[in-house]
Amino acid sequence: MGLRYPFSLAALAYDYKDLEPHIDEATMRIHHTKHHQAYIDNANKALEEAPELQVYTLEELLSNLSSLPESVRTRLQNNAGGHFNHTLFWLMMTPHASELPTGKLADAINADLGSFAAFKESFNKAAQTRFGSGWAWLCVNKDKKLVVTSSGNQDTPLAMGLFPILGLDVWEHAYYLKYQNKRMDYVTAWWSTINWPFVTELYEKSLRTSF
Ligand code: MN3
Repeated sequence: MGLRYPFSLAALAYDYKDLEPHIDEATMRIHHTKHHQAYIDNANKALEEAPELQVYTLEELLSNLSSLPESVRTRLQNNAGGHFNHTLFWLMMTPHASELPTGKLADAINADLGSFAAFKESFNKAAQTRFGSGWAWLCVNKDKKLVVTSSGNQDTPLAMGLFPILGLDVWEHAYYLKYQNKRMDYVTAWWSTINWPFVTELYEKSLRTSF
């Protein structure tokens, strides 16, 4: 992404209502304009207090959390993390979703995770068993293999040395208005919104990138 301070909220490539019936308009609007905006504002505030860090990209900050000054470390972990995760999340969804990945990514899912069905089962389990707030992820590891994992709060796969290519927000703010306590109904619906061409692009980028 290469985003740097001062961060700002990018418009979505689709309207808030366009992911219906899977994700409702009110949730999308509040999630984007309130929650994502708050992460951006708080990340900017933290960086105002640490101007020497303003030169770094989001990825650089989040891949090197342990070297950040303690005065801003946790705030950047949470808020720069939130900005990174949500920026990806919006791009990973589309109103014109296809059912399945194709090409290189489909081959890698079969090779590294067994099959698309096995991948889906393992991703759903990651989403279901993430206690409290967090994310489920499909990532590429340093050996360029696909792995399914999850993270708590706004922790990013970057901090685990992983390159995220698909992520699902399982914070209650992402689904509570429409699905209340039924997190797995939201997860099931979300599969119908995935922007596979974008995910495939990220996968191909991960193969060319050292991280
Ligand atoms: Mn969220």
